[in-house]
Amino acid sequence: MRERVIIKWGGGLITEKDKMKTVRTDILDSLANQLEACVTQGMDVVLVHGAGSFGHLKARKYRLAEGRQTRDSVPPNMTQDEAVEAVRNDMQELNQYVIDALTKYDVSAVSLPPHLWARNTGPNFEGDLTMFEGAPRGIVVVTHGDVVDCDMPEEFGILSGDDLVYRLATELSGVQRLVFAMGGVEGILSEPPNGVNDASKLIETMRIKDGYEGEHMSEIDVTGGIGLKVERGFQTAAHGVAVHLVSGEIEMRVRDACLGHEVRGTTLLP
Ligand code: IP8
Repeated sequence: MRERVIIKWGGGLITEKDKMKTVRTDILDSLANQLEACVTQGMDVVLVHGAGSFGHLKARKYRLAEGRQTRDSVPPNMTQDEAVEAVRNDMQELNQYVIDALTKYDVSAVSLPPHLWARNTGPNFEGDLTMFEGAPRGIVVVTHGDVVDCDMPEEFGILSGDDLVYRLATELSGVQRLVFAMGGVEGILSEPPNGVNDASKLIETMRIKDGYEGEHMSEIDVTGGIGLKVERGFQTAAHGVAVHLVSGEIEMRVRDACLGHEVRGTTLLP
């Protein structure tokens, strides 16, 4: 059976997280180049990307992660329904940047935006994954965090890319590894980065019993930040899939982690 890898490009890596809809094109280029190397080595790749400043800022302003709110509890400029549409469109725009970068490196990719096939949020969201399973060899299937329809009373909510990777990594056949490409850090740090000795704070291997409480930038992030990644990572590792968190900003680390080579970063142990 061919090897399959699930890759998550963090939203904080591929966008400037606090600058509305600003993409980091140089990073996208480098990540696409690394992904192409994995495809060339014969791996099947499923790519999930986060939202960064194309999703979290507006979703937070209009309280989309909390579901339907009263009209007067969100800013008057837009209704929540308009905000749902706007964030979905912004995510399609970001997704187009991702597809363009892949195309530039000759990677054939097809996008499956979750609002078209998924419902409800969290790790047990509903949605049929057979379209991911059945992709022809060499075609990279891409999906991303999104605003999805939910049951009443919420009506809508935010499905994080971290929930998507969990289901994809544990339900698709032949998945060897889940690799999180991160921005600003080389993996999980023992304390928040502050520019002083950050390299020595890297936790190279982690077990669930070590306990971990990540700093969550809740003023920006409407999903779970680093804590959610670690939680879903451990749930994935429990199914026998290798889980690595590596820098997406340092030469070829994502490629090497995807190919199963030893690389600096954090490995989550079951
Ligand atoms: O950045 C969030 O996805 P994530 C999706 O993968 C939106 O958690 C629309 C904020």
